[in-house]
Amino acid sequence: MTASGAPRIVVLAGGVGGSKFVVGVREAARRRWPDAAGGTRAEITVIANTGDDLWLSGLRLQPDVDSMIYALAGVNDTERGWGRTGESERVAAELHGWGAGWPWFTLGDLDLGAHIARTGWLREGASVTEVIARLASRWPLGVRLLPMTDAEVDTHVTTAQGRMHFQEWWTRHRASLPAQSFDWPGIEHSTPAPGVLAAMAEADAILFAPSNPVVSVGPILAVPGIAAAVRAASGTVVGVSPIIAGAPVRGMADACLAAVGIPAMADAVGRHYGARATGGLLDTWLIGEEDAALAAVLEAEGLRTPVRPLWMRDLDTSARLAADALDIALPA
Ligand code: FO1
Repeated sequence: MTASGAPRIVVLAGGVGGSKFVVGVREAARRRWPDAAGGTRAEITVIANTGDDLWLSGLRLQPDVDSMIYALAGVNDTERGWGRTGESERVAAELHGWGAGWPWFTLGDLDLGAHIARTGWLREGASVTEVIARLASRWPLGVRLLPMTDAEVDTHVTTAQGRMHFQEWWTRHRASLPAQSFDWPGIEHSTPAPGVLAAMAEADAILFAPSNPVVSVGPILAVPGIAAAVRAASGTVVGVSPIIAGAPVRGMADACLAAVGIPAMADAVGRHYGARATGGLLDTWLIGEEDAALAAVLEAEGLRTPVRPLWMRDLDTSARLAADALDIALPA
């Protein structure tokens, strides 16, 4: 707990579902532990997936980090799900004219500002952690945003058509080429970014956002030391299912789960993370009302599995889901 009696909260998150959930956590914390300035006394640390990152046209892109920053700042494109609202694409048209970059991957003009700033700072020697702190300081986000690692560990996908960067598989092929495996070159030699392990050790609650278990939460847990820190944490660990009634809440998580042999079912993903009581990662696994019939078996296997409404339609439903997770982790 902080000196004010409000908790320290850590969220592991990636993707659009992750950014919506993080916005919900900030709002739920504001409601339950308000401060005098309209914010929260709770300390929220978001550990973001950087497996989606890529180099394109000489620029370093960090899609999940940017999704978090834009969503928390309220400047995200909620229709499209990624990038900035009010975006234009003049530079992208020029890049296509020059035959540069990927024609299927659009860099918006406003978004490019972040990529240019980030790449410049990285080239000047700043770490990924420092770059994110600088980007995040533009708006009062109300959370501390950390990358999972400072190392470059971009996700690659192996298919029958060959091995490619995750973003090519995801955006060009819309995850339609059956994936045989995912890999993160060098991740086994990476270390958690500064502050990650300390935040987890000090946390009163650790939440797994309803993010893709394979390519969003998966890479975070694959950074050596992070899964062990979850297992050893003194705080309560609550995961939120990204699968409702056999389908991903958003995105193409089913294609990723199939590649690693996990059925796209809330109970299967819960088993994949596992109960801390039996050597896994979670104390509690929140599943949707649509999946209520799956709860009893998971409970019998030792994983506490409450049933709640999981759909994040707007700020209020996202905040209510986050409040449910926080109420379970930190009962009043
Ligand atoms: N997703 C798309 O479907 N098409 C795009 O052209 C595209 C461009 C893009 C540019 C910057 C960025 O940060 C994200 C972008 N995304 C695009 C989203 C991204 O590919 C994925 O949805 C996430 O990485 C998955 O979490």
